[in-house]
Amino acid sequence: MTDLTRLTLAQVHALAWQVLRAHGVSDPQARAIADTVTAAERDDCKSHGLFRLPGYVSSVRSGKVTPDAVPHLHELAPAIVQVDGQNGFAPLALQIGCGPLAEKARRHGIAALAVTRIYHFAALWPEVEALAAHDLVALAFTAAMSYVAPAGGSKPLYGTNPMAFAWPRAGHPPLVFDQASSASARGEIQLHLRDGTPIPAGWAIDAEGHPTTDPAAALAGAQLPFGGYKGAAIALMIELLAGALIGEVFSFEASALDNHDGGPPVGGELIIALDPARCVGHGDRRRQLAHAEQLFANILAQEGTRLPSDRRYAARQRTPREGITIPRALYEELQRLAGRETT
Ligand code: NDP
Ligand code: PYC
Repeated sequence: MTDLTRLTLAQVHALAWQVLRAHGVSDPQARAIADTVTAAERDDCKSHGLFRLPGYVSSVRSGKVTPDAVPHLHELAPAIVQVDGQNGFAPLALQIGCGPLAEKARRHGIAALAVTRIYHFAALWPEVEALAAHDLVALAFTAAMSYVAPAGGSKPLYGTNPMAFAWPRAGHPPLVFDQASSASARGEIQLHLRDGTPIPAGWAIDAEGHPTTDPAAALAGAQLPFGGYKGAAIALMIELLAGALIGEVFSFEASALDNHDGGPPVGGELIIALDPARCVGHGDRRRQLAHAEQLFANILAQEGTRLPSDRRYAARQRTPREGITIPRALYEELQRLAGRETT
């Protein structure tokens, strides 16, 4: 059984920040990444938590990412804002862009944020959840590197290309889903490799195109889109929305540009925010909210169901009390990267 180390959320944040600062990442960039990593650990999203820090560090050590980048905000159109991440990491650029996006969505009813020239190693739910806190409906999309075969193909082309959606609710945290367009995030396969466990059938094929449950063979082969050609179409759409549309690279171009340091891919993220009150007539916002609740109630009336994000919200109740655990080997690696003595 894996030897585990328990940490409070404050310790998670401090450790992440210290690892990044020890490698020359600026305080604002390090804080934004530490916020994202801590939120992932708090919500039990292990594939995008502390596990990612060695990759962040590799990308600074290799010179791929600018560790003290200062993102630039531009207005491209009345309802379109761009944040040029200046080759830094995604979290700070996203934090900088979300306020202006919310303000534009409120003013125009709908607005978009194009985040470019960022290195992305995170989940997307934090940004759509932040927009739902402004009472906005939000959608986010990003591409990655070539990991996923197109429908009918056997070689990696698309990224694992996640999309996230948030719907604000009255009296509840927002309904949020955040899912890769592949059968699983690549991070989930990397966790199986680390833990020495097989991956579920249907996630990947090996380099010869044969189905595999061996995580190493899957990473060397190709991941599969979820739901066959339907997930592949979502991956294709995300390449276009987070790539060509906003002047950014496709996943196969990010792969060609990458130096294989194990860190995040370069690329962009598109976020769309809608003001739900502006989508219905005056006074109909309450009816709109209540209408959505009927749908959620009908889902939950069926045994075996739950709403997307409920698992995360349950973890969020638990982890401030209980803390989180990570493998002791990862903890010791992070201690070393932070320049701390290990005991
Ligand atoms: P999962 O398949 O684990 O979950 C996807 C979504 O489905 C979540 O919102 C989850 O909610 C929901 N869900 C899961 N089971 C159920 C159920 N039984 N009923 C209702 N809803 C359910 O995630 P993925 O492996 O696809 O992706 C994991 C993460 O990886 C995402 O956060 C994604 O953003 C990130 N990622 C990032 C990439 C990048 O390039 N930056 C690339 C690919 C992925 P809940 O969270 O509550 O379980
Ligand atoms: O888990 O697929 C993934 C992923 C790619 C980039 C960041 N996360």
